[in-house]
Amino acid sequence: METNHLRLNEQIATAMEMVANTAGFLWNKGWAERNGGNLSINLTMLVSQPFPPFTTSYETELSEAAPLLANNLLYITATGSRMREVARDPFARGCFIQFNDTGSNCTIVAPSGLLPSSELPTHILIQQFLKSQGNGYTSVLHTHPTELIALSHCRPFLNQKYLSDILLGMMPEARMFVPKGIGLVPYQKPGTVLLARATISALVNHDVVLWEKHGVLAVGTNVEECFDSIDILNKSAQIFLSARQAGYVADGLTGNQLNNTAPP
Ligand code: 2HA
Ligand code: ZN
Repeated sequence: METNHLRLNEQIATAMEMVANTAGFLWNKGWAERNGGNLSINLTMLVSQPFPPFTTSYETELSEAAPLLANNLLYITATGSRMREVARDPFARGCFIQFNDTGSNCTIVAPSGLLPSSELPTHILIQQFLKSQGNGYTSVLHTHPTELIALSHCRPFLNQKYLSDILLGMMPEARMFVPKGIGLVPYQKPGTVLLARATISALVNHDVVLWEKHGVLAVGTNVEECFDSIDILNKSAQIFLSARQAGYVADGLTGNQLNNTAPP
């Protein structure tokens, strides 16, 4: 079925505008080759207008119940969708997922032939985790930022504290806007529950996590905020690597300089 009737809900339409903008940023950054990356938003709190009924749709039982998502409504990009296509029309390249009143199964509405992202189990588990934290975070963004991935191919940087210190030392904004630094998730096969669980452990103390030799996942109050956090840390990685390419090692901000850089 088509999702045209959902376009009539103003709050959903506004949320989808931000999805479209963010997907465009990811494509323009070169972080979204082919169908790279995916994102989800918990729309439940955003949509106070009555949600149009799901007339033609399909139900699916979840392998693991998500009780904290009972009666919640999620948007997730569809499997195989290109971010450049999501940028043109998020309704045409995404799925809406309505959980039942126990969170044991869900109804999916999507344009015909579309299925949710292969990372759906990861998104459901993380969305549940965000709910349990009660921090108002609704959004999960996974993408492939080149320079951060490059650093994850070098063993010395696969140390959370060491890497975070380097990245937060490259410019004051990194410390100001991503004060928790970056969490590290050792390599796991994409789309697996193991990857989801390791990601959740790293999200306890971070809003941005680096998946070794794969990509980055960020959480936040909206997808543009997730994008901004990743963009800042990737800029730090670019500065660090540019200095290396020029033949020197970047000094990084001194302890004093960092102490004068309080988060806003
Ligand atoms: O959605 O990036 O990790 C495609 C991916 C899976
Ligand atoms: Zn990926």
